[in-house]
Amino acid sequence: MSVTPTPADKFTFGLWTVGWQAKDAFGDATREPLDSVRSVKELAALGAYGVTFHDDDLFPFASDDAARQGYIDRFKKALEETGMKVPMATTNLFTHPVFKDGAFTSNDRDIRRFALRKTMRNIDLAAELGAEIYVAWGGREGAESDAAKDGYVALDRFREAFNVLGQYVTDKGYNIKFALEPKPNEPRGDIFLPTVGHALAFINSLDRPEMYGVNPEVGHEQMAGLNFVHGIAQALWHKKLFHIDLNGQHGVKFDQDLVFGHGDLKSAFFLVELLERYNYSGPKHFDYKPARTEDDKGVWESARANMRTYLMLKERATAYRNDPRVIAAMKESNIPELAVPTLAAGETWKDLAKDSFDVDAAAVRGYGYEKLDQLALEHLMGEKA
Ligand SMILES: [Mn+2]
Repeated sequence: MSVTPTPADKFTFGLWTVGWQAKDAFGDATREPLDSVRSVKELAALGAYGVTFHDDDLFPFASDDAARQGYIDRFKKALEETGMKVPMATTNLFTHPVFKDGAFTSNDRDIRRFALRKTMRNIDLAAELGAEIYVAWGGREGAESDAAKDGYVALDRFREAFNVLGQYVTDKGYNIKFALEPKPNEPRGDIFLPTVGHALAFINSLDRPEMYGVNPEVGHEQMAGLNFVHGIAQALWHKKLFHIDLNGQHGVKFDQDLVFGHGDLKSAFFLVELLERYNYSGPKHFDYKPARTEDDKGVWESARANMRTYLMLKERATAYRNDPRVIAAMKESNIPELAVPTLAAGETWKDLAKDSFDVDAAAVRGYGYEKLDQLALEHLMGEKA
């Protein structure tokens, strides 16, 4: 297996990732602005499949129609020249001060209406560019204080917004589905729909739940101290993993957006193992930030690192799964038995009374997970049998 990425691997990058100028809460930009055309070309040369964007990544917020079209035309030309795709787009509803109290859940009704218009306009562009997934990250949908916002009513407005957008996409006949991106906090003190689980439950309340899934991000779940692999397993189980944001995070702290695998590497190993085993076929989208210490060269180094890390983990996860020692250890650990239904076909609760079961014998058994875990680690570290 090669660790050189190709478009067949379906790796994608947000324009805002490599394009991040590294301005943070404490310091100014350390890099020059990056032209979207150059990003498309550099990423294509590295073997990526496509790029994604917020409206404001492509043209400045206040662009008039002619200027906006000019930016779009250059971008489309670069896509045509490179064969790069745009499988996903999203709206920036968080940078401009008008959104300081949120967009779809702002207490100001006129701002909510403006946010919907801004989103619909970019959905038109997403459809024109062939995107089939529209991500919704509610960056400022939240509060710093519970005095500021009614968290019950805010969900009414959030639902209303997604229902309006679902109606819009349906009326326009676009082949687009929405992927909600949970995040627990940052930039708001607390953000609505903070985790994958919250988002999955919320989707069931929408008029057309089939049009909505999730776009979980590694770091966002880990910022909440949650197990990302379990979150993805549940999203897959609900058939709701419409998109994924891969990056790295070191536990519960600010949103680090590290290169994929540069945070919790072992979790990344089991994540890739899960995605590959369940044939996740959507884009593998990197939503990371090249470290603030990096110059232009470091930006492309980091972009390449994301893809190589995924491919190396895929290689090692496949070897792990196929290793006869692992297969034997899994059997020893009863792992295949979890797939066997607890009741046999035709049985009911009444049949459970018929079992003869040695509780003490079952209680003393060892599961052998330490052996399996070490085998995973040895594969991850490239230790040969
Ligand atoms: Mn993030």
